[in-house]
Amino acid sequence: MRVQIEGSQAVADAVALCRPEVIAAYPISPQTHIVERLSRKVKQGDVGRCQFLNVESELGALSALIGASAAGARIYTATTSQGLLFMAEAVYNAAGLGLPIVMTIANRAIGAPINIWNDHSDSMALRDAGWIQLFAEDNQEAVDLHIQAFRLAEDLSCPVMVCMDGYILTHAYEPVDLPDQTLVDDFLPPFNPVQMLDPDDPISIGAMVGPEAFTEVRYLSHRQHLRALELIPDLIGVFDRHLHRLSGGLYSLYLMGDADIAVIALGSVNGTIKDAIDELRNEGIAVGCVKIGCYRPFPMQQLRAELEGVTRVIVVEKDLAVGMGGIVSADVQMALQGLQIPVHTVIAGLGGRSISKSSLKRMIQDARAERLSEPHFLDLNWTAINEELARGQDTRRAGPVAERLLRVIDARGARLSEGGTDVDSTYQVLPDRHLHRRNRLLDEATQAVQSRMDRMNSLNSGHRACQGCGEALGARYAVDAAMRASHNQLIAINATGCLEVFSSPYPESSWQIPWMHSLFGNAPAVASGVAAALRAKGRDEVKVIVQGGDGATVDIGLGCLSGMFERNDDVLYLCYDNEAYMNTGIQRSGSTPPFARTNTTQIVGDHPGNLLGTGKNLPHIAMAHGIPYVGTASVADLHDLEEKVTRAMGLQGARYIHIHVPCPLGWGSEPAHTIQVARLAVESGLFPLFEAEFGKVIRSTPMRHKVPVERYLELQTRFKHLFGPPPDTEAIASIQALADHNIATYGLLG
Ligand SMILES: Cc1ncc(C[n+]2csc(CCOP(=O)(O)OP(=O)(O)O)c2C)c(N)n1
Ligand code: SF4
Ligand SMILES: [Mg+2]
Repeated sequence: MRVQIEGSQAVADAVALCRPEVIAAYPISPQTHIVERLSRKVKQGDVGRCQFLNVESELGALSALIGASAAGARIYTATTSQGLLFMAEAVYNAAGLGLPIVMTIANRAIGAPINIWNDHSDSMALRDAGWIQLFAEDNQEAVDLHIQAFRLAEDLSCPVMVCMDGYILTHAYEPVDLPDQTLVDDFLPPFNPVQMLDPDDPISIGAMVGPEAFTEVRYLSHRQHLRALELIPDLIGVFDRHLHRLSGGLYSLYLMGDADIAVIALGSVNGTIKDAIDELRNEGIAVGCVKIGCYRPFPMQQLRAELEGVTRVIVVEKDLAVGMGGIVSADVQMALQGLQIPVHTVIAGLGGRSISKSSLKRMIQDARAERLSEPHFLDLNWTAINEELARGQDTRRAGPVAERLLRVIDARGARLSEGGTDVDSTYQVLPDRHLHRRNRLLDEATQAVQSRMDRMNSLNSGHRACQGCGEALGARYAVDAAMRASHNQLIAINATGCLEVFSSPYPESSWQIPWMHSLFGNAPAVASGVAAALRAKGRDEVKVIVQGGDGATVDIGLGCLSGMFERNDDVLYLCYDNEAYMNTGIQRSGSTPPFARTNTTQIVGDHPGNLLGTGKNLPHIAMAHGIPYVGTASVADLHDLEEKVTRAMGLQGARYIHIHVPCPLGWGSEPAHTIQVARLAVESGLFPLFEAEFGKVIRSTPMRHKVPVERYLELQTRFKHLFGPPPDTEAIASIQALADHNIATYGLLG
């Protein structure tokens, strides 16, 4: 059936047609739409008995799937960028174990600097892990490759990554032909595992292999990939017989018959390359292109045969081997060894920079005229680079190179928009950027009053939080209190999440304090390192705090946090609990309350919303570590929050404060109701306020009066389904029971 559909949705539907039995996924842009749609389909019962696991990290996702695959299930996951790297150990493991896992990579750049847009750095980083890597040019191909990937993976007992360009394909609406279930069933028989954990036939999987056989094991993996080079071309015909479309293959050719010049690329940029070639052909230039559809295994000999007749090859690649040049071009050069065909490396499209037809045409003309540098960086902004190089290391302002560069680019954008000319850029004038004159990263003369360092708030105005954001409010009060308590001697570490993103898009920063963002799952460890360095330097007066959302805290970063607790590192951890992964578009975390609707706990199926009885109580987990201080606080009572931060800052060792921060966007509450919603969470007993020292509760804040939980729930659309018609009185009663349990546990009614 041909439908106009978003790429992510089309892929989710294609995966569902393949009848996976277990899906585990962890949200990360731009993969989220795929897994959100699959979670909904599973919950609706559209994917048979398939289980969808909301896990605590990408490592958890792939690890769960390794188990599920070893137990004989057909399985699927999707990730990108930092998420792929977070699961790297398991990526190798899955390949070594020969498990037929299918994973979508919604290709995205890797930070730092953090960047959520498309390039191929992520899948390139793991190109040699033993997974087959297929690259889609458009969304139809993405659909077809997923269906082929399950068959390929299962035929070869080898995991397969299907790579599609993040946003460019995942978020693009295109007409796509989604096949009927019967056709897919014909093409893809039920999974028949070659190895399986089964009590009726016990086997050991993953035994240790010493030097006597490790090379042989690796060689056999290599052989599987060589077999894939034979199977993949055959699959085109098999797929065509069943699904009546030619799709996939190791590579495909465009106007290569009489071509002198071959352009080689992976993924969606092939579309623009073909357009550029069409125009150059009209000008009499004999150029063609080779789209690589299968990058691992690399079709070395096949490409050599195809390229033997050309006089020049240009490899356009969205990745960079820093200090070396091209990754794909190195493979192409190896394929052409001894043929005396020059191979140009063109690095393009990094971090989402668009690759225009005119730049590609100019690139081809420059290659013919021997004007390309090696490697060549397409559309590099030489003005910015030269200014930065000239500046040298003499000035040391906030942040490293990226911030400074962006200042140069912004300032240059301003000059251009004021009528200046671009003298240095060979290829294109970068679009004029919006100038953020408020920002303290700019020269002092261009800063506005909000940027002055003597301003009171540590988290300054000018950030981009949504209206009524509880997290922004909580962070401002908590960090200001920490600043006062430390006499302004404070360093803050931030996990990835809304607070980080809305406060610090380059070249802006709303932070008036030394502040650092590293990754999503490692903030407590980074802070432990800062604290250790301060100890080593004898700088006891400087204090360290960490800020993280609930996802960073209770899920992906829990291991690092536990380490920080059990070492009793001298760090205060502030968790801003908005009860879901908000930054990636509202997915369930281990702190999402029962029955709440998120994009991975949708209100469909037998148990609408999040499941009752799941999730974690992090203050209790922190207390179980016996650390000096654990407190809970809420933006409902900002004085109480400040007092708790002040108290915690006065103590030594690991300290933890869990702060309830309503999120109007994710909770579906009115921005103007943030404080009221937070207050009702406290007054209903759902969010008890207490303090604990060394594992024992020492104080709790009594409730002035108890309100029924409905008053809290009804202000938020994430619970709207509980109010019917007909109302789900059983669900509401079980939420009331949780509140009553808290009231009894902490003696909240005196
Ligand atoms: C290893 C890794 N996986 C996933 C992501 C994508 N990611 C960035 S922020 C975020 C959600 C943050 O949720 P939370 O910690 O609750 O903070 P919030 O945005 O809700 O304040 C996710 C899933 C990432 N950056 N790195
Ligand atoms: S999504 Fe929620 S937490 Fe994020 S900025 Fe908006 S209101 Fe704040
Ligand atoms: Mg959150």
